[in-house]
Formats: sequence, C-alpha cells, structure tokens
Amino acid sequence: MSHAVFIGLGSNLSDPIQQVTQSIKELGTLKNCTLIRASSLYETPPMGPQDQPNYVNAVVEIETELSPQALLLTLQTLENQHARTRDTGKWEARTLDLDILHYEGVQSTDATLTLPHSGLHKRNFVLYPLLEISPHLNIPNLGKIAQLIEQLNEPIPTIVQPKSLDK
Ligand code: A4P
Ligand code: MG
Repeated sequence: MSHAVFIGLGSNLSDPIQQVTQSIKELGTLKNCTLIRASSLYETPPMGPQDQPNYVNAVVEIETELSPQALLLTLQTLENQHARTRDTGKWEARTLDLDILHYEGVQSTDATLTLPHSGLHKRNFVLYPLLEISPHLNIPNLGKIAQLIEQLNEPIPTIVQPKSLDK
C-alpha cells in the first residue's frame, strides 16, 4: 500500500542549490518511491548558530510503499551519499538534511522518528514550501498549513529557484 509523505530538504554547504536540486531528482528514483511534487527552492537565514551560510530549503511530496523506519534509513543513506557528516554540534552547517515532515496516517513521539516532525509548525522554510505544493494539507493535531503560517507570523522566504513545471 502506498502512502503520501512530505520530506523537507535543507543544505548550506558545497553548492546548496545543486545539492537540493540533485537530491530531489534522486528522491524520484528511489525504489518503491514516486516523486509527486517538488516546491520551489527558498533561501533562508540559518536557524540556530548564526556563523554559518544561509540555507536552501525545499519540500517534496512522494508516494511510497516503504515503512516510516525504512524510509528514514533510505533518506539517511542519501544524506551520506551527499557527504553529510554528523560530527558537528546541533544545527551546524550541512551538505544535505532530509527530514520526514509528515507520513500519511502515522503519528509518533519516538525520538528516532517523530511524526509529524517536531519543528514543522515553527519553521517558515517548511511551511511556505508545503503551502506551495499542498495548500489543503491538514497535519494531525496541528491543523491546516495556512493556519500554521498565520500563527507563526513570519515572512515568506526568498525563492531562489522557482518550481519547475516538468517535475
Ligand atoms: N529524527 C526524529 N524524527 C525525525 C524525522 N521526522 N525526520 C531523528 C528525520 N529525522 C528524524 O537528525 C537527528 C535525528 O533526528 C536522527 O537520528 C533521526 O533519527 P540528523 O539529521 O542526524 O541531525 P540534525 O538534522 O542536525 O538534527 P535535528 O535536530 O533534526 O535538526 P533539524 O531539525 O533537521 O534542523 N536553518 C535553516 N534556515 N534551514 C534548515 O534547513 N536545518 C537545521 C537542522 C538547522 N537550521 C536550519 C535548517
Ligand atoms: Mg535532520
């Protein structure tokens, strides 16, 4: 059975636009996954330590037959293929970060996989791309994306690469 899943992408090292563009393509070629939609690419100031470059962020929707845990492992493998290192402090610069934002029908408070993602409603670089690709999405226990944007009350980040029509 196939599930709708939303994934957040972020990068602020080693040509972030290319890192994110390339990994959107790679997400579309994963076994048991189909890329449904990809947002524009947004440039956002770093959340956390400020002595790091701006990020490029985007969100994609996929359909997958992978379980949440199997998908997490698959995404971590993809991060590693992008030379992602994990020996730095919290919220430090990275080549590629792939977070599962929402997995249809699944809620979990497990620290290894929290669903929906614990930061989803606090990040304008997640909410605006989500609104762009799925304006009617309703997140369990949180609400509709437009409402979450209104509650967060932060401006839309700058689009650095508009959504491509041929995705
Ligand atoms: N984990 C739990 N739930 C999830 C989930 N829903 N999706 C666990 C993915 N992973 C999840 O992640 C740490 C652990 O979270 C994993 O072992 C997994 O089991 P990580 O990718 O190894 O490390 P991380 O990303 O540094 O940790 P963290 O705390 O998840 O950071 P975030 O929340 O990803 O934030 N500023 C801007 N402008 N844009 C950004 O994208 N990103 C971060 C990182 C900081 N500042 C940013 C951005
Ligand atoms: Mg992460």
